Amino acid sequence: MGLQSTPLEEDHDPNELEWEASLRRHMGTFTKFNSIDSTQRVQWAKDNLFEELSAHGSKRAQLEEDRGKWAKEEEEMKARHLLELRREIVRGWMRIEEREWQKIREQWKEEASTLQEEFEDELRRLQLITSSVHNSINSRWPPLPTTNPGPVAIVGFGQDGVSILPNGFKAQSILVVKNFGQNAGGWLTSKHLRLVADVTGNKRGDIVGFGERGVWISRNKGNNTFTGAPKMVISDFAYSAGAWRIDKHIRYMADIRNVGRADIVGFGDAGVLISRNNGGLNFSPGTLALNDFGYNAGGWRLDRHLRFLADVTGDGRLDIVGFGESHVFIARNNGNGTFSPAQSVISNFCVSAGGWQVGVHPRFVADLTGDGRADIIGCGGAGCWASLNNGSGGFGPVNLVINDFGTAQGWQVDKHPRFVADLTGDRRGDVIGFGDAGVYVAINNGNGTFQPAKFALNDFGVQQGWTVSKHPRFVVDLTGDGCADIIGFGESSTFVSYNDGKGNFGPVQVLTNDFSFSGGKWAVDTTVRLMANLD
Ligand SMILES: [Ca+2]
Ligand SMILES: [Ca+2]
Ligand SMILES: [Ca+2]
Ligand SMILES: [Ca+2]
Repeated sequence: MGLQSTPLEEDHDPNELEWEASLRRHMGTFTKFNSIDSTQRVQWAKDNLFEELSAHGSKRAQLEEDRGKWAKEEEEMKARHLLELRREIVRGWMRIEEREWQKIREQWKEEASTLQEEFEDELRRLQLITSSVHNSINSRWPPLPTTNPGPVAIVGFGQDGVSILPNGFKAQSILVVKNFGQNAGGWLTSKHLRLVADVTGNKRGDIVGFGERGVWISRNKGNNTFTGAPKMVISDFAYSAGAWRIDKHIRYMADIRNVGRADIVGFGDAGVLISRNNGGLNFSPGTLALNDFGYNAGGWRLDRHLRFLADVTGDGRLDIVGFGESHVFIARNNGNGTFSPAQSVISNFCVSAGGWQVGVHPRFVADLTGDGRADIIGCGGAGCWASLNNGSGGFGPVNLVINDFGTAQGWQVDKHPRFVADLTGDRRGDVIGFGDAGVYVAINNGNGTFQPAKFALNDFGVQQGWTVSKHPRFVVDLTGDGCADIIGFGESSTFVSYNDGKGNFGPVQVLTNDFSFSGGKWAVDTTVRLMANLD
């Protein structure tokens, strides 16, 4: 090797130079090593070794330090990783939870809307049944003894008891009985029935309630006063006495025997039951007057069939008229509290005969000809159809008598109340309907044919804010002239419009602010409002 040669620095790279320097150092060491004795050599070796060892030591310390650093870094990395992992897990849980919540929320929403639908269905069903009961039991609605000439009062079964507004100049109601209310005796429209009927025979309406355990009466003492403590007159025809149900049975008070006092009449499971009113608030136990027109006897259902009490024979006694599955039946009143077997008189006006439905097509039993015998009229598809009583126990052909008040003209039971009432004082029923724009009437010509329907009043209609679910409207003679007037229980006032005697209606006036919806104080599902002769 050219150790003696002069290196040309520019020819060598730095590594080569370093290597050469190291070689020179070794060479020096070697020369030095050869020039010393053995003791010195040992010492030198020791020194050298020590040097090497201390170099190793510092290297090792460095390594240790590095290792410590790396370990720390590793720890930190692990910690960061762990944190990241934890965050990921939390995020995952949150995602899962969010999905779960979403599911739960959707489930809740679904359940809530199902409940809402069920509630609305039930409400509609109850309203339908209530209106069908009211519509069906008598040819007039409200089914009250308002036929006496003379003033008619408002009777309201409120939450705290019975209030009346006598017909006159007073605008303030009087709380007459602290009973028969939801908060006064626990009366519920879904279970109990409250109405007004003359049970004493003095032509004054008494308060009657079909309650939880029996039938209760508060007697009209005259001068707008009533017995404060109702008397239970029979332990039957009630929710837990006889298992009478609003949605299965019909209960009513009617003077079935023409004795001047109302008996209890019930369309129950086994048929028509009557409890005779013996006077002095004494009632006989209920007896079966006819084994038909009942829930089990004949399969009569409130949501498919209609049952009326009306005189079809002209003898002044109420007979039964039933709109069954495919026939209209009549059962004659025998005069002693029993009825003759039902006879089919028309194969129409029924759910399976003509497609007449309780919730779509109002049907009425009313005298359209003035002979004192009830005829039949119904609001169908194309308009109003009528069948006239022929006076010999039968009914004539079914004819379209008014081209209005039918589904074809947009009339709906849940929006547009329709009634048959005498608007002209000739004792022949006219047709009146509360439509979208207001009140429409069709006047009877006297023989069961009608003049075309005409617009009579731009109020009490859907467009003026009147709804079936909140605002009952009655067509009843308020003045005693034999011509029905209009009374409507509105949102915050009770309004009237008087009939001029020809079927025209005068300006709408506020009668009182009582008995109006008033934010739910007089809601249809908790209260009952009726019109009745009280004096
Ligand atoms: Ca009769
Ligand atoms: Ca008639
Ligand atoms: Ca008339
Ligand atoms: Ca009148």
